[in-house]
Parts: sequence; C-alpha cells; structure tokens
Amino acid sequence: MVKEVREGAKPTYYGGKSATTIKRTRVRSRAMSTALRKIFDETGDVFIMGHRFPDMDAIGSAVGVSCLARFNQKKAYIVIDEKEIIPDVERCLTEIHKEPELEMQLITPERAMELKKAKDLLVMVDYHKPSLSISQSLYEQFDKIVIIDHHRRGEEFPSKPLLTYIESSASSASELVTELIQYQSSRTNRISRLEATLLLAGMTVDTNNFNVRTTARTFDVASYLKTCSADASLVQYLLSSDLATYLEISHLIAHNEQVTEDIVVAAGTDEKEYNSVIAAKTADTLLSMVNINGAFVITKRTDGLVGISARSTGTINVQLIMESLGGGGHFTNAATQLENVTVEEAKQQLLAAIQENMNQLYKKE
Ligand SMILES: [Mn+2]
Repeated sequence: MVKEVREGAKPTYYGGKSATTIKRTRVRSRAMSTALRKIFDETGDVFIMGHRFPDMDAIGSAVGVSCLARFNQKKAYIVIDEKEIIPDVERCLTEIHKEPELEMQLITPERAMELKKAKDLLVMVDYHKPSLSISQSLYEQFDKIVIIDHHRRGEEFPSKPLLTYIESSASSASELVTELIQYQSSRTNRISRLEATLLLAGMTVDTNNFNVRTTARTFDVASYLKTCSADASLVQYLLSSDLATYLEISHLIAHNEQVTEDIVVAAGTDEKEYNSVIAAKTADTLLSMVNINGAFVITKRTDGLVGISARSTGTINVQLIMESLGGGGHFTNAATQLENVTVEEAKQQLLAAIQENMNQLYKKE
C-alpha cells in the first residue's frame, strides 16, 4: 500500500509568514501519479467529492480526477448536492448536462450511499477537513481515501488516507490534478474539450485570473490545457457575474473603510445574507483598485455565521490575521467564520487583529 507521509503524520505548520514558493518537484508529482495508479488498481469504483458549496476549482479538479479514473479503466462518480450550488457552478453544470458521458457521472450523496461497495475509493478534492464534505455521512462510509488539495494542512484530517497529496505551493487543486493528467494522458487517453475547460476555469478562479499564487508551473499547466482545446471564452462566461451579483458586490464595495494606506475593510449588515462567492469576488474587486494591497470583506453568511474573506496582492500576510481569528488559508487568500457575533463586532475584532499584527503583516521571510 502506498502512503505519502511527506507533510507529516501530525499537523505541521510552515510557510505561515511567507508567500509560498515552489517546494514541489516534478519527481514528487510523478511519484504521486504512479501512487494513484496503484491505488486505482487495488480499489473498486472511484467516488469524487469536493467541499460543501463547491467552487469552480472543486468542480474542475473533480472532473479531472474522473478523467484519471477513466484512463485507468475505473468507473467514477462525482458527488454533487444540487441544493448547495453557487451561480458559477450552476452555469458549469448546465454545460456538463450537455455532455451525456460527463453528466452520467454526477451523483447525489444519497445515491452514492446506495452504490458504494466495500472496495470503493473516495477521492477528496480541494479540501481535506472531513467536516467540510458535501456529505459527511458519505465520507464516513469510506475507509479507502485519497486527498488532493492545495490548502495548508489543518488539524482536522482523515485518520488513515491511502494517499495524501497536499501541496500548498500549487495555485489550485485543478493545477495539481492537471499535472497528474499530463503524466497519464496518451493517444488513447485524452481529456475532452469541456473537461479541459473546467480545469482551466478552476485555475482561473483560484488565481483570480492568473494574478495571484501563480508559478511557472501554473502557466505550464494552463498551456497544456490550451493544447487540449480548453475554451478560454467559455471560462469567462462560466465565471461572469450576473447583474444581481454585480449589484451586491458594488453595494458591499460602497461600504468600505480604509484602515491603513493600503488596507480596506468592507462590511455588509446583519440583515442581509451573502453567499461566500460574493464576499470573495468583492475582496478581489477591491484588490484590483490602485494602491490597495489588502482587502477584507465581512458579511453575514447564508449559514448564519459572520464570515470574513481576506485577499492580498502578496505584500500583506492576510493568513496571519485570519488565523488569529480562528480561520486559515494562504498568505494572499484566507478566511474565517465567527459564531455569535454581529457584523459590527466582527469588524471590531478584525480591526484589533490588524493593529495587533501590524509589525508582522508586511514581513516576508
Ligand atoms: Mn481551490
């Protein structure tokens, strides 16, 4: 049985004070590809699941893993809960429904429970905390688990995964999965235009249009997807905001406050709930403005918690601040959720955390 122990059996935290640099080697991703093939050989059907309210990266990487399963003559299912869908993903599901072969692989958590057999494998993509699963009870059915993720490893973790491929230097789970596809594709094993497009869409979202967290590897992988005829204009369509979303974003932006010369905080109200995509897109939009290096967006979420989405251009360590408020993420992209607070209270906690960490905010190691 193959086991990846590189990122430690116990949670180890590193890179917390610096932007990520390339740590992963081609040798490692090739080894991951080989390890995954072996696991496919030894297991039954492949069930692929992302986090709740999956974003384009979760969908793209899930579709990518289903290609890998196909290359290895495995039957694959992508678990989707149609009740928890964000607008970007809704557009992407419409595209998937146009392609029967891909559509057939979509499955509800309930149906997955019925189909799951003892030898079957679960691949977790774009997340690794079991409690974030689209269906935690489905997760609990599996004892064969593979994790492919680009978020820094947290304490909550599956107990005995067969393979852990967590690479926080990668832009996205879609980037990691595409690399694996590159190693396994051949004249007979090809990815379709839509599959390539969805992987490219995942990378585009997680890099905010290739502006943040990109490395040379990111562009290599994107270029490979283009050779597989990924459709860049379809990507733009999938990611386009509709008017209602646009208005919600501009409303949030209108309620912003400049905390320092290059940090802004925007906040909604306790009465209006926003989905996490709106908050993230607002932060991205604020960041695109001149001389803003850090953006925080505080909103009441649809689950009743107060969420903070944080983004930076790479000069400010937003991860540090989100961690001090119980959240996590990356140097340039992090978030937290607060319980039993009002939006205003969350804002005061955030402002205090920014002040407290001011000395370390701009430090790169
Ligand atoms: Mn992601």
